[in-house]
Amino acid sequence: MGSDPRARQIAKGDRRVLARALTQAENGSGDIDLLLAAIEHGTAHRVGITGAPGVGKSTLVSALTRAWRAQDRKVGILAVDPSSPFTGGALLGDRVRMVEHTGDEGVFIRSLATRGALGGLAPGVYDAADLLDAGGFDPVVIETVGVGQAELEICRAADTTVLVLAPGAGDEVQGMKAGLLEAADVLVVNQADRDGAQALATALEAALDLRQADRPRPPVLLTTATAAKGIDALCDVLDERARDADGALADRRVERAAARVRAALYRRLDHYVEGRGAELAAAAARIAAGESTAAVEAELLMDDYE
Ligand SMILES: Nc1nc2c(ncn2[C@@H]2O[C@H](COP(=O)(O)OP(=O)(O)OP(=O)(O)O)[C@@H](O)[C@H]2O)c(=O)[nH]1
Ligand SMILES: [Mg+2]
Repeated sequence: MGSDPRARQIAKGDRRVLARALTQAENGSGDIDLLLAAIEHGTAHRVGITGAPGVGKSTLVSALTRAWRAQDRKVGILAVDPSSPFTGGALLGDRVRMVEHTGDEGVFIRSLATRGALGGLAPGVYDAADLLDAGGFDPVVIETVGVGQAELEICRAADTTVLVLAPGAGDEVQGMKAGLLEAADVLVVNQADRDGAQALATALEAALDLRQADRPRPPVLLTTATAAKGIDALCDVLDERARDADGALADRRVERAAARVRAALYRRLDHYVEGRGAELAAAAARIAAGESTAAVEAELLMDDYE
């Protein structure tokens, strides 16, 4: 595709160039599109980790990272907070808990704010994952806070979505948001050292029995992230996904590409509409005077679009 000297620097492991590119990706600024067209990516396993606040996502990511580093794999971590437009305290907490990996050249940790993307995922998250992928980080972990719709959207940026739950953390299965079980590829009951973990796992299995089987049934795993228990089993499940024997990942990547094209189209259209203030005002006046309709005016404006 394109050429850009930064692409080679990132592929060779230049962290400063990568860091700068990630900032541009987050802000959608500069000539980031040029760089994105020049980098080579598409092979890293993108693992989305989501779940309610405090279930142990960051501790789990830290433990997974330790296991992956022992296999000499380079790990990219994106901490995304969809609820807040600014990088705030919660993410600072994430950083602190990841402190054991700072200074390790084989780990790249980045917090991203998703500045109020309208009706979808901030493009910067997809782009940032591409950049880490191009930098040779594999897996690329995307940790999000919370379990609402916005967080599910973020997991579409992932090849594999891991939903983390913990006993007694307000995660009673019957109260779970619709769509959550359907969206997850792997279910993890963390804090397995605490009372109620096994009961939660059993309740999850029961809920999965009722769910429509249009997708493979997600495995339910128990972990104690603080003691690195169950981590190897989770790694195995993720590796199996990454091997993609059933083609699910390949399908997911095509879906993701389609979503990104759609989002890029909406952005362009949005930009076009923003730039047509005068025409819109004139159209509104005609409609208010009963001389036209919204559909007619939209049609006229689209004729102008190029
Ligand atoms: N007992 C027990 N505590 C755990 C376990 N895993 C994490 N914790 C503790 O749970 C608390 C929250 O852990 P985090 O890893 O920060 O949880 P999180 O889901 O990343 O939290 P947010 O990013 O704020 O949503 C910390 O005090 C951890 O030490 C576990 O397996 N067992
Ligand atoms: Mg966290």
